[in-house]
Amino acid sequence: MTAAYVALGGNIGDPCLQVLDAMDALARLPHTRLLRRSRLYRTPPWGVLAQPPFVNAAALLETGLEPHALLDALLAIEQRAGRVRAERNGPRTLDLDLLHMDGVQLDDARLTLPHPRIAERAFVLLPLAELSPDLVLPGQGRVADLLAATDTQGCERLAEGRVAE
Ligand code: A4P
Ligand code: MG
Repeated sequence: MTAAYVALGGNIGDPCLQVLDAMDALARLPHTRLLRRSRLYRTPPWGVLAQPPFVNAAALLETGLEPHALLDALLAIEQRAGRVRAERNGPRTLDLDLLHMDGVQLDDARLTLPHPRIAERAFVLLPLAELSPDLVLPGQGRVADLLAATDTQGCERLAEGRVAE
């Protein structure tokens, strides 16, 4: 069994609900246990600024799945959420990124581990630091140190149980 960290995000539809549903879907993956889930954060859009704020979170899994099998499982969860979005004719509502798996470093056409863009993203580091502040990401650094060097302005932790606006 290997520890695996997953980032969850969404900004269309009901992102809180979609992220919480995705947590449940992670908990149901084969050969996998959901060990911990972060709280939810509302975060300003990063990259493309002209879009609604995101809801972001992170999950810590323990899994017997190989990295590519876990990625496939994450993409399948995204796709299931995507069917709902497709009916509404809307853009993607759920993004699941595989951040890190303990002891795994790889870079191929489908998968890069650790995820190469963690260090610059407060929306990933805030929830990840809740799960494992002392986690060291090969090539990037310790999560708590990365977070301290990141601009978290505009990021807001959502109150427990707040699933709708
Ligand atoms: N891929 C390679 N490595 C990985 C990995 N470690 N985890 C490949 C997941 N996927 C990985 O991903 C495209 C392909 O990347 C996958 O099929 C897989 O083979 P995608 O999720 O379909 O593409 P994307 O999400 O549109 O692109 P990208 O670059 O992953 O975007 P990001 O990085 O996910 O950013 N602002 C805030 N506040 N919060 C957000 O969550 N998210 C984005 C999207 C932009 N701004 C945001 C947020
Ligand atoms: Mg992505």
